[in-house]
Amino acid sequence: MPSKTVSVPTISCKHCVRTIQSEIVEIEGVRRVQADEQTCQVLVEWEAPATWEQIEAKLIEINYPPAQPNVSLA
Ligand SMILES: [Cu+2]
Repeated sequence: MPSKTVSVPTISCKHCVRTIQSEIVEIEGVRRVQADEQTCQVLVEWEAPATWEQIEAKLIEINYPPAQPNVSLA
């Protein structure tokens, strides 16, 4: 099952965590959403028909856009 952990800098409290979890879990195919207000990270596990593009679009729509991953960590 595909999964992804992204950094969402706009997470500031447990309310943000609840909002993200309740909105993302609504997407058909999403199996797990775990958001953390300490690390500002969101873990999502999904399967068809959900796609990462769809999950990311929802995060952007609800004002929790994922930070772009660092292309180079070297
Ligand atoms: Cu909040």
